[in-house]
Amino acid sequence: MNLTALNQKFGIGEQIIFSTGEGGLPVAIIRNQYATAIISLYGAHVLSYIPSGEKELLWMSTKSLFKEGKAIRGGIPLCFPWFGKHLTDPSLPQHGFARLSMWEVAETATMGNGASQISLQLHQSADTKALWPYAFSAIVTVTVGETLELKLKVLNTDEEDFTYSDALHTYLNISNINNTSIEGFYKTPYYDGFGDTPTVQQDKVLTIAKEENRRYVEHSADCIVTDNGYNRKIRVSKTGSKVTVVWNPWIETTKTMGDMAADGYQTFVCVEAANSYDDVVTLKPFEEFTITTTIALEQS
Ligand code: TA6
Repeated sequence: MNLTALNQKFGIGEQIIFSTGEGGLPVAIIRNQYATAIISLYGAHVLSYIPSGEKELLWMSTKSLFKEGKAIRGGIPLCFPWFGKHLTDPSLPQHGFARLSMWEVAETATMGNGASQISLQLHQSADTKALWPYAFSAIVTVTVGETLELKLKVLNTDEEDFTYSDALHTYLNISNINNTSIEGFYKTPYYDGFGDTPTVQQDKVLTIAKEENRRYVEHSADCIVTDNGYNRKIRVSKTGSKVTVVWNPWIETTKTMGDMAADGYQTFVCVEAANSYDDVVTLKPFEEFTITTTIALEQS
């Protein structure tokens, strides 16, 4: 990756600088009046978002690998063109190839209100066609301002229809899972783990005290994550998605994960906007679809 060329073409003063990140992977570092953020070109992966004067909003594993061919553990992994295991071939990479691909910079901009924006793009290649046989154009746009907005737009450039699933797999940074609760799922049906019978949540507030892998369906409401240790609330909102996943691996599953410290599960919860289950996306040639998630500190 030629960082000099990237900075000449897409750098914006001190606001957007391309640099070498952990593991030698290229990153865009964004600094403006609202926040500091780091976006990895590998995976179109938001690694960090720190609103000015606040603590980090995104969790990153202290043991994450930063290595091509491996997924980064933390931040906002982008799952596309499938979420979870591949439906027919479990030997294909979990959560698709988007998070394992190097993305190109398409555009950078300063918005009227001083927020900064970067767009990254990925198209089909021999490598992607070996895993998913379609022509596509995917654009990820990250807007760093008073909130963090992540948008994935997928355009079908093939001659055939295609169907995909996806997720914006946000790891939120929390003081401790024992201090944390989530609102936004009251009376919402969810699949527990990999079960196939939905349960309806009867509690107004979700607290986590064991492994949770809840896949809420028919869900488009905002979630509020209340962290009584950091004394803050994080609002997670979304568009273009009817599935929200809440995941925490807890003690035993964490032990099976080589890229997470034994106590890693204590300081994050994933709240993910997804298109999955009954909400997968089918596009005809020339059609496009967009999913967004927005992460914001609630002002008190
Ligand atoms: O979104 C939850 C989930 O699908 C879990 O089932 C768990 O596997 C997690 O994602 C992490 O997946 P990864 O492939 O990044 O280890």
